[in-house]
Amino acid sequence: MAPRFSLAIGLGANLPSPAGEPFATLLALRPLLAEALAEQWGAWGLERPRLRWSPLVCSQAVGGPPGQPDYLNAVLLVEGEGAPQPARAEQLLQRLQGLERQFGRERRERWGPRSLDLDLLWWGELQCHGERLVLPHPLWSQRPFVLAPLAALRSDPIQPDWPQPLPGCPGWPD
Ligand code: A4P
Ligand code: MG
Repeated sequence: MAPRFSLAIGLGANLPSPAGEPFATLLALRPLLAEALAEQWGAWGLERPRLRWSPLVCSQAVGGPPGQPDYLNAVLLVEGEGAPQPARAEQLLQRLQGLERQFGRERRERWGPRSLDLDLLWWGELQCHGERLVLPHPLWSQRPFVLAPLAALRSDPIQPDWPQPLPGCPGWPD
């Protein structure tokens, strides 16, 4: 069987979008993002990937201007065939930015409030250092709003260089 590669996408919102409040935005986004990913994998001639959605988490804004509304965040793990490649990652970023625009995203200031933010967090071990795309996303491992949803999903090794638990449960000798 061809190797499978895990891609992670961070979802966040703290302003209303044309779909409504952040909860309504993420609810409306979910089938559209699933379809966009299926289409993209299809365009690469690959099987539809498997999607694993984290729970939604609510938290105060980290950084950015003071007085922002709270955020709703989630993480989506995309497990599919097809080796991670910079050109493919750029295509995915374009699709994500298209969805951000569809949900009224405006870019005014770094870390400012937004109706929808979709970040590529990592894709296997792919590294990109371009102007439009940096992979892995530089701050993902320091962001509680990314780590908390991921923690809820941790049933498999999902990030190649993460420490792996020893076999057995809970792994300590008697
Ligand atoms: N870009 C480069 N690499 C990537 C990538 N891996 N994924 C470029 C997505 N975009 C990438 O993005 C600016 C430019 O980065 C894009 O044009 C794209 O080409 P942006 O979305 O306008 O920037 P940003 O989101 O303000 O910055 P950044 O660094 O993505 O910050 P974060 O980590 O998204 O922080 N608090 C809570 N509780 N929840 C949140 O979701 N989010 C932020 C923004 C701050 N505080 C938050 C939250
Ligand atoms: Mg972002």
